[in-house]
Amino acid sequence: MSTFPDNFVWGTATAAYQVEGAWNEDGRGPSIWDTFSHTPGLVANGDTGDVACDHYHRLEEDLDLLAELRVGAYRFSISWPRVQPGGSGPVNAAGLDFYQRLVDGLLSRGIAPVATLYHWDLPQELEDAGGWPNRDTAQRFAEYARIMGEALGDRVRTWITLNEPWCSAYLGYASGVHAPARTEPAAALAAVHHLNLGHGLAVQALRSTAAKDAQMSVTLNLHHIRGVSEADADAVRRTDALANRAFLGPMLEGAYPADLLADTAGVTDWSFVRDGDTAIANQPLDVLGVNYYNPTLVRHWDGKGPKETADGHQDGAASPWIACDSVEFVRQPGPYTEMGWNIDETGLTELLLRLHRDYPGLPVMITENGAAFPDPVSPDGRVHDSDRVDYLHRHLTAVGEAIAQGVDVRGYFVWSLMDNFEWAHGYAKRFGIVRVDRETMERTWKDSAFWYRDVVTSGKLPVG
Ligand code: PNW
Repeated sequence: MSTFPDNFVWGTATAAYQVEGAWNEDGRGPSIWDTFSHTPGLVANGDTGDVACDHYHRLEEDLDLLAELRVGAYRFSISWPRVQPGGSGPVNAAGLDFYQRLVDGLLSRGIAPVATLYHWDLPQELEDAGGWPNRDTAQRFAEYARIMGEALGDRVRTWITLNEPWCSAYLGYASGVHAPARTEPAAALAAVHHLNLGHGLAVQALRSTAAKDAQMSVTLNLHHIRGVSEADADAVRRTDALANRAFLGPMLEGAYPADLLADTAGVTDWSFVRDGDTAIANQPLDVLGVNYYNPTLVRHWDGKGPKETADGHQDGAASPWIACDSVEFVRQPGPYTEMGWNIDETGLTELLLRLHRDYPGLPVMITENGAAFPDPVSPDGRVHDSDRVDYLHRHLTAVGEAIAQGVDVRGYFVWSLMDNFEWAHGYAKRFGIVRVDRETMERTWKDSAFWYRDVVTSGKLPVG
């Protein structure tokens, strides 16, 4: 039985575009995800975030739901175009008011707000000006961070600048399966840099506006990468540089890894990195946010025969893996979730141990972990999602194992509080511990929600 530290933070997570809806109400401006989802053929079933979970109109009900779950913290994201419709210039008071009510509603229920500034919904006007490959976007992001620090800095004690810049850069600008659907590898690497720079500038803006004791963080979807055999060491090194050290390097060490620059030299000369940029990206952080779903398995590819692309991108289609032509992504043994992602919690323990070794003294929190399953409603009206309970149990055991081995893990957030808009997959993939009926918007606790409430209230995992 795993027992967690007394001050361990238990939470659930969502993101603005995935739950809020109200896409064109109260002065909200359009984001790149509105444009993406309104473009026929890009999202499964033609789904959009126009209504999503209608969270914008059901705030009180959802706050009560969180209170009934007994979570100590809630990780949400702020919609930049709701606050600053054009991504720069005037603030939309009605948009800001929504987040004031959200934060106040959490605090009045004894739930700690964990605010993510950017979970992928870039104001469309900024994309029209070049998006993340454009340096100015980093400056605009810092300005927006200052606005939020001034508005909520007295009440929000944990700030996350970016969610998964890996997805923003590589899925948005290289493979194009996320907004803004561009397939330009050089631009994707420029986006990597301006996300790193924007992160650093945003931390500076928050430090000067938020409470002195506020915790600064960033959430990375670090890949735990394994090679099939020792002959695949270069494939591991190469993918680790692109996926992990491209962010860990500047943010935590103040420099890009030399091997990343060498690997990608044929794609870009990195001339967009100016003197002093990586020092700005390298702001002291109080805690590192880690999202974990599954490990990655790679093998050296000799160029012969069909290539495995088990990371989800189609062979022949644009790849998020820039300068990784020599790498094959190998299908891993099951079982799998509804996303086709394999279930293997050992990668989480190993990833946490690596971070502890490479960045001793930097606490970690798991800002997302969870699984999509079909979740049929049973004749008894309930959702018996024992596969999700098993997934969460395994991964929490893996977190407990890392803690036992000395890793300073401060908290854990289930992805997600409720079924929501799963990006290019639309509503077909359900990650919630609470079910959302797409017709009525009714919220129904799945078995995993009851299970999680018990874990949260007891601070330990049930036996078996
Ligand atoms: C994360 N990939 O997204 C996000 O932070 C959430 O918004 C999302 O709902 C959740 O994980 C589940 O997918 C990812 O293709 C999306 O590797 C795609 C990938 C990874 C993470």
